[in-house]
Amino acid sequence: MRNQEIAKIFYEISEYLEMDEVAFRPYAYKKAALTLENLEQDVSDIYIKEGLKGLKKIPGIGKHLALKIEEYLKTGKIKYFQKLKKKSPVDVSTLTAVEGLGPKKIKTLYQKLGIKNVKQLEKAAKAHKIAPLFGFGEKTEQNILQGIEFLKKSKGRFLLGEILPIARDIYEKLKRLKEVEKIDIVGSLKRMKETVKDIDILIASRKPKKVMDFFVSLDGIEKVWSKGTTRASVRMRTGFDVDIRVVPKESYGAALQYFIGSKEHNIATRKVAISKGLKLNEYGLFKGKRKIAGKNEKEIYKLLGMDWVPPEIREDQGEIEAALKGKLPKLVQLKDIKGHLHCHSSWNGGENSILEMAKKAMELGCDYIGISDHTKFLRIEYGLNEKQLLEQRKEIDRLNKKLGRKKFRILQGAETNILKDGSIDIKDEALKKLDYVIAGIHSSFKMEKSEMTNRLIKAMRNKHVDIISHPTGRLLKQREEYEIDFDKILKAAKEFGTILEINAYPIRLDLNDLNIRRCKEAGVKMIINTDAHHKEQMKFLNLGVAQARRGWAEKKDIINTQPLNKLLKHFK
Ligand code: DGT
Ligand code: CA
Repeated sequence: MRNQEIAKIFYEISEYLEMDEVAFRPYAYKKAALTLENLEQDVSDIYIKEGLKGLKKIPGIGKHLALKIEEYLKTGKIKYFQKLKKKSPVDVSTLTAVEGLGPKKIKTLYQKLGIKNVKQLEKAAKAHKIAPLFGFGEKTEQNILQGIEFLKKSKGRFLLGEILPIARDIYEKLKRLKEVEKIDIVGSLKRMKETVKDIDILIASRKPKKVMDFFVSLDGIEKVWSKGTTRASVRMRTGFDVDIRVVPKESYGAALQYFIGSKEHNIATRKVAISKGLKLNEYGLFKGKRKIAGKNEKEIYKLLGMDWVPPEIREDQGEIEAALKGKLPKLVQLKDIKGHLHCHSSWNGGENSILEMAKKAMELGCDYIGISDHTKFLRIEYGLNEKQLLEQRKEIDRLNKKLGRKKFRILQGAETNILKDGSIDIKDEALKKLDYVIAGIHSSFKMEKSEMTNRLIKAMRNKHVDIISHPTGRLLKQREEYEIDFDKILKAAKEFGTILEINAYPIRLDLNDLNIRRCKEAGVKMIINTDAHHKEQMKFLNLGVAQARRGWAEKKDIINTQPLNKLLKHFK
């Protein structure tokens, strides 16, 4: 899939252009990048079939950008991008990764202090050279230092949502090879961890050499780290490493169990084996020298006296004990989800109209969709005011009538803002008319813990607020959670009947797995939402479901597994 590679370059081009303060063009590149990221088809397939004309048919891709895509597909590079990069003295893409630093600030830092990279940035911040600059100040300087620390921690890990489509693409290509008898994605990716270090793939084959040769010739490979008879490792141009291992069919199940991991789960299962006088390794389960299982993973768990453990919870967090007692949770599944309630439409600057969003939801088999556009405090997102919400209500009523479906409803919500003092940016009279109200924090993230906790609790106490969106506010690889006392939040949620969101947007995945588990244990209900700003982003739902599973959530813990009439009962 070349879409991601090109999208990444387009984002970087937009950053360079923004730094140069070029008008309009950065936006065109950003928009095109978003389109490419969300495109179902591979641009190279489109190009092979329909040429430049086909590329121009993609929404948001004009002639200019189509030519850039063509150039990349033909030559593997975009000269314009390389020129921009060469011309610019600063390392824009690594600097923008520091939270709160945009192209404009980066330009100032370069002009005033000659800062070109993160190392120099850190040095300057530590020497207090940034605070005195106009538009920066003490707080910004502190935030930059915190941002750099955070970046160091998440270095070398990639978002599940960005790596998964690429892994699936490689998986599909390998699967089609006739020498491949069995194939699975393994490692942290199979466990659907929120971030992963690399793509691990396991294959059963009698002709490993053929598989290896094919693998290292795949499109998009930048470098081959190693290539042996049973293992090969490559770096993709998108920056990920892919590892494949080939084993004989006879030990495939044992290898699967081993490579899915986690390491901690493996160590614990080996202990179970030892306690039963057996030995477990990646080749099989052994009684003395005799192999008693290995071909099939389920059989291994069975002979260990355990239920088969779903990969998402193989973290040695109590699943071994539960599996031994036959008490594993019955984890929620994607097919249990009946609809979702956090979607943005063109009313607040999203890509698609309400009708387009609704049609996509129907296509995906939903029974309902909730439109929850941003509200007025968020001016940059064209947040709606009370009057606009009322107009939107009419539009949604009209659409529901027009669609005339018994089995499908568009609901009107709103993603309101929790202001600094815990109040909501929309008046009660207007909130009352919505089918449900989401409230979230989108500003002043750095508050003292008790203050932040009280801010959230005050919002939960509001008699119209039903759902708290992305409750901890973290952005993976970008921003730490804001400080809250999560136990107090759970207590308040229980008291006021507030639903906490599992936001499936790849950079959020908030609540995370651990908090989901705490939520479940406290008996607080959750909802899995996509936060889609584009109809194709509804596919993020599976990332949210995966985190819910990692948090041991069952169908009954998640309110949008319920049909519409029951769902509505949760709202005030
Ligand atoms: P990652 O790559 O950091 O996102 O996480 P994983 O879990 O994919 O880790 P990785 O790629 O190093 O190894 C893949 C699996 O192989 C891991 O989940 C379990 C297994 N494994 C690796 N090293 C060990 C080990 O030292 N002992 C045991 N028991 N299993 C291991
Ligand atoms: Ca891995």
